[in-house]
Amino acid sequence: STLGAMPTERTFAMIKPDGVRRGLTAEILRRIELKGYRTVGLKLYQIPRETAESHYGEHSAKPFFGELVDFITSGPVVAIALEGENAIAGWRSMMGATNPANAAPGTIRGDFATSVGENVTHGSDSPESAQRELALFFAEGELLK
Ligand code: RTP
Ligand code: MG
Repeated sequence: STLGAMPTERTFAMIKPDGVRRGLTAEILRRIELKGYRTVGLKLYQIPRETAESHYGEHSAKPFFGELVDFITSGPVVAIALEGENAIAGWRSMMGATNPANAAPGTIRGDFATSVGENVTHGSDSPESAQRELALFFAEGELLK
């Protein structure tokens, strides 16, 4: 039956500098593996400032843009390409709400984040964002077929 079938998608996930600094990398990768997503790209990465500005381009006019770029370039991140059924919304759901004050227990932000500015992980918010962000963070040869 195709009832309830969901599309196989790729999404861009990231452990932000606060998550790496706090030693949450193994715990977050563990949750991804237990969920059953396939990791098709993975690297420790110091984001160049220009890449950060492009990644968060949609927020360039917001008052917190400078702080956001400063933070995301403040140390290495773990860049992750995930593949799975409904992976874009599914990974966002595992992360929880942007503001950890609103993030449910059991979600990554609900369990680990303390402020909206330092919220541990990132996930693409649409198929278009996923495609754009995967291309921004990974060269073609860095992703599994
Ligand atoms: P992200 O892109 O980092 O995965 O987070 P998101 O989709 O849940 O949230 P988004 O609206 O895209 O915002 C990007 C990041 O900007 C910071 N932010 N600060 N001070 C504020 O009011 C504020 N609002 C957003 C957050 O760190 C958020 O993750
Ligand atoms: Mg976003």
